[in-house]
Amino acid sequence: MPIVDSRSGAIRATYTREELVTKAQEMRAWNMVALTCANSGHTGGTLSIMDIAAALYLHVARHDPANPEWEDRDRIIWSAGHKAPAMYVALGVAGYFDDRPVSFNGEPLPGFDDVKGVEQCVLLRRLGSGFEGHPNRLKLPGVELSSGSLGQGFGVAQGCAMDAKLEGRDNRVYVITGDGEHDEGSMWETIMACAHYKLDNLCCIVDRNNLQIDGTTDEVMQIAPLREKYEAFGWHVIEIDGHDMEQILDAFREAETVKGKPTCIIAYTIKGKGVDFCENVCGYHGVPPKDGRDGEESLEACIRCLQVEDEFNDERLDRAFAIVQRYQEAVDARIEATMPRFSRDYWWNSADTMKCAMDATRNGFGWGVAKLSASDQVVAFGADITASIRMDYFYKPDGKTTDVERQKRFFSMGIQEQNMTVAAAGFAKEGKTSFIGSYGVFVTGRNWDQLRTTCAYNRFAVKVADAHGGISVGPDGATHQALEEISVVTCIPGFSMIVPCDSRETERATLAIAEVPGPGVVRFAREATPVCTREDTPFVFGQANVIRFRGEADNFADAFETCLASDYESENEDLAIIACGPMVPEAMRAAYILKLERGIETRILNVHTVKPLDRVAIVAAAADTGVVITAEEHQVGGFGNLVAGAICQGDLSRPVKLRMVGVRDTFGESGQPWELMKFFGLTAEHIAQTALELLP
Ligand SMILES: Cc1ncc(C[n+]2csc(CCOP(=O)(O)OP(=O)(O)O)c2C)c(N)n1
Repeated sequence: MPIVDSRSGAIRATYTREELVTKAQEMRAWNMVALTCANSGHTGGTLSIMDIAAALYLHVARHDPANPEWEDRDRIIWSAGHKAPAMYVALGVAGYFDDRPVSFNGEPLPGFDDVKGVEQCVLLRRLGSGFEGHPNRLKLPGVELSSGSLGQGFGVAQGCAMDAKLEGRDNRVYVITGDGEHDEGSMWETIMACAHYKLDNLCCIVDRNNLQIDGTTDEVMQIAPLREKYEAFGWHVIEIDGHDMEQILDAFREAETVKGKPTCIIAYTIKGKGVDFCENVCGYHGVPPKDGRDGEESLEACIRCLQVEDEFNDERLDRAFAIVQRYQEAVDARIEATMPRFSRDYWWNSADTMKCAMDATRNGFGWGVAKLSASDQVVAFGADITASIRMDYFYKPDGKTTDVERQKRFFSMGIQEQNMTVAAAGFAKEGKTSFIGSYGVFVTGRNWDQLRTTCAYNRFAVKVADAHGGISVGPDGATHQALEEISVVTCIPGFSMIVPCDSRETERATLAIAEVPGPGVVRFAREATPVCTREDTPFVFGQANVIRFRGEADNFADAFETCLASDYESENEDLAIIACGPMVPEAMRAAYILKLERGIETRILNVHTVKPLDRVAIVAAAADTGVVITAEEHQVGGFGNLVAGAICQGDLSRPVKLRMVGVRDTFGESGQPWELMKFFGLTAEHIAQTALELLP
């Protein structure tokens, strides 16, 4: 069924097989324009699924771009949410954005009336554009499901198919999955349940490109033989060349005729299809062309490979980049207008003094785990994002060379956060210290029950690398920005948690968490953040540090004096800023702003160990100053409420004013890391402004 007018039933658009082939190439080109403009995103998996996307949105599915909520439409659900740009260009070509104004978080932006249709996709991953790194159904028409956490959309598709049967609707449900995604146990629960409920209105497409992030599907986690597995679960299976339009259309037609069981189309595809330097290259999973617009591995090279030079000529590309620049300028102006102002610019490295090196805290985790892996009593696990979180340093202690002995103690688990957690617990039961890791959302949230009942209740030494903590994850967007881990971890009895402030402290935290009995978490981030400690900065698990600004210096860290809170004697400061993680350097910069602008003295407390909490230091800071601001790159209160609870139970003889700086009960968004810190009010300027509002 082609694209229809839902009111009259008339056909709005239809494409021949040859036209679909051409459209798929055009969509690949738009996809690569969008990724290059964004300078991030998933090349390989969007190119492999594009022929199927073209077939589904332009020919197979019954839908009406002018009426996205039409009850009788076929549902197309992207369980593999990282393929979002392919969905966006498919929606764009189908007509979903023809009347949509370019908007900033729903508010139409003036001056963009000429940017309509698929061209809007060039705003991929820009703050407020709606074209999130992973799909958000509340932001764009035609997006059926907000997804990005693998292994969930399939189950939602199941529910949609069951609802169609319950209500007697004849619409079909299509769900796009990855082969690596089949590592997740939840996929197999859905596969079992779809057959149980005989969902012949559901069709699952597996993008069988044989690659995931850490390697081939055979190396990372064996999912073959896929056909036999699906059949054993009670499915009808069709295997096709996922780049042959005739086979694709035939398979969808066949699926419609199958009665009493769901259909799985295993589409054999090539990751990076159509672009020679990306085809079958594992490294082209989550990155755009590495040379940008021109060069060997560039957008222009993509256009040549795809043989669409006429349509995607210089003029069209210039226009795409110009639209993005114009949009970004509008966003920048909006954000700058909301920033608190002071007599001068105190932003990182904006002046000749107070210079600060930047490094990602994930590197510190790598250095730490490299030291720990020298012991044969330490084991580690990978969940298909091993290098991204620096877990590969476990078997590459110099960051480059594989150490064969250590590699024997590293186990690839594929995309199986829950199973990884309990397998690690098994090793811990046998006496090992087990390191697991993934992005924070997946490794403290998806496996929460495993952490609670198996790891904590048993007091197993399972140590969690909680990577990509915070909003500064950037363009990947909300699904990958972990903002809840402090809340979900610290409520589990006996679970230690460290949220270190920079890469140096992250190394120390990693070594410390290995020593602490029972389970523990180290939270760290993706983006480079200020290195605000020095070699001689103390670090004791469970004890906060006091940091005081002493006067401007060439190097940022030298402008401050740091000691263990237990060694500190009150200097009767005007306020205390109690912070953890990368908000510690922001708190330090706030103290600097407050001193230079108003002569205000600040006690900064770096509470790197969030559990167990240094209650003595917190209560002393509150008692000595009477004014407390907490700062966290987290849902506000996850940390702040722990501090507030400590203060309330501290039997203070004076009232305390308290404010919390953090993300205010909202999900994150795609954007540039520092842009997001400003947008969500997490900078030193915001902390300093809060202080000025509180102080008499
Ligand atoms: C639950 C979860 N764990 C980890 C990730 C990170 N991640 C994103 S894509 C990906 C690999 C997916 O491989 P596959 O399904 O084969 O997709 P393709 O190779 O076709 O892009 C991983 C591990 C995630 N998005 N969700």
